[in-house]
Amino acid sequence: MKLPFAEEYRIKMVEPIRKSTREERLEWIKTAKYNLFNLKSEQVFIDLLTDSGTGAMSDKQWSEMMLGDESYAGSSSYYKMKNAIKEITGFDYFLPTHQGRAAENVLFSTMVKEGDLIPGNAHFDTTKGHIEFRKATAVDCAIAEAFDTSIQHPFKGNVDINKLEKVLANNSLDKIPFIIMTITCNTAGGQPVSMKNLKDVRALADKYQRKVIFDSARFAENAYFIKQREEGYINKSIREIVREMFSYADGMTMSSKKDAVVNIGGFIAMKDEELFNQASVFNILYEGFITYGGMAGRDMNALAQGLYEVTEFDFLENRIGQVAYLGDKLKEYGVPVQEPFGGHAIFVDAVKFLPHLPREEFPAQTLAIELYIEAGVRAVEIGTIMADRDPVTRENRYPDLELVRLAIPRRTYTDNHIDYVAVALKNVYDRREKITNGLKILKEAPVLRHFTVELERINKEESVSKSHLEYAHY
Ligand code: P70
Repeated sequence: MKLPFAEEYRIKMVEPIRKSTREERLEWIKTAKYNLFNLKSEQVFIDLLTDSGTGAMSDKQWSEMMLGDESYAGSSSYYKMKNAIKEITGFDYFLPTHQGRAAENVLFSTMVKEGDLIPGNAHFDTTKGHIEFRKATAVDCAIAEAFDTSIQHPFKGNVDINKLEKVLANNSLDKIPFIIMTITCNTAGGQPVSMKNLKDVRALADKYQRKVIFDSARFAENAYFIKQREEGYINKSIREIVREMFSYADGMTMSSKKDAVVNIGGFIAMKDEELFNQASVFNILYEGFITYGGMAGRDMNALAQGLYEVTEFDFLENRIGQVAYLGDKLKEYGVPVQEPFGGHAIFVDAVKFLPHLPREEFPAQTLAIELYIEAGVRAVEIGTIMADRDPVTRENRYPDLELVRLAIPRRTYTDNHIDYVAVALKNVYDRREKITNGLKILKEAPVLRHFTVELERINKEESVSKSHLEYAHY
């Protein structure tokens, strides 16, 4: 008999988590203004809000924490991180930052100006936020297949090369400082980009003499998918694939809270010394001196170790396998999910789940709230609330996909937890027709509103004019 899969680690330390009652949760979520970010973590049983900074570090990472060098300048931890980045990505220059969006802030301060266009494959919301904050425009050139959850396509994170070329050909090139490729593409559902697509983007960028930047938060997961799905890569190691991927980029931003398996941290890396010098100015201004950039020495050590661990095949097989395990369970229960399954999360199609709820009532947020009430499981809306308003018209933007994301922290939950989550969602699915009241916004921030939005349940008996949304800006 073939031996079943088993994790190549055992658990040395445990952290208690607590179940709650439905009555408690109904009260807590109301007090939290129907925003899952406002819950206290102890009010959550299984936390799938994000896989960002929530993973379990290894014994080696913890021991690296003890070896951290906290010198202000030139610490050995900085050099450890520099060497790891060079070895894993091939980039010669790097700047530490406190997290991914800080890397975006520093790099875009150097590279993006008002009126610019930044084409890419469904930019992540912080990336888009940093572009729009500078009065520039993120141009989404993702392939159409990315936005139909039932289409099977091995690389839904790809850009449509024709769309991309049109943007480059039809606009003044000095307005397009770079192309950004998000690997894997979070917005499309944790979907990978193929090596061929990265190569084609590079060729196009060379033709138009533009730079290519990778938003690399989940670069190792992307490499795993290339190994499994793209012809010619099955016998290559993850590290070889990663090196080839980055060979097509001029630089990268990184949220180390994902594929460097640390609780906090980020960085920018690049080929070009000139770009490094320019970005250094902003790094010092916003993050700290260039040899720590908002990170403690111990965190840089753990990060360096994390980069080695995440590029091990066994690590990725375990991680992506657990995500797929949840996806398979949900499919078995008939729950509509984005396919193929993403690398870091399962994305539930809320429009298919709650087809009777209008988009104006935020079906994905409504579903995430119901899942919390059902079982204390915290997910996150990746839909209309997260998409923010159009910066010019201030109208709600309705993205192609209205999703609830169940993000799986790395090495944190067991398959029993996953079974629990799957049944919780099945129970909500079984009573979906009774979920007839969505949500309305009471208060929202001008950008990245999903973090702080305040909502209330629409009571259809009380108010008939549901489309008349009242909201206050601050
Ligand atoms: C997530 C978090 C962060 C991220 C990312 C990509 C592809 C940059 C960043 C920014 C954000 C999040 C979303 C919902 C709930 C909690 C947190 N993604 N690029 O979970 O990096 O967070 O380090 O500033 O996915 O996907 P950072």
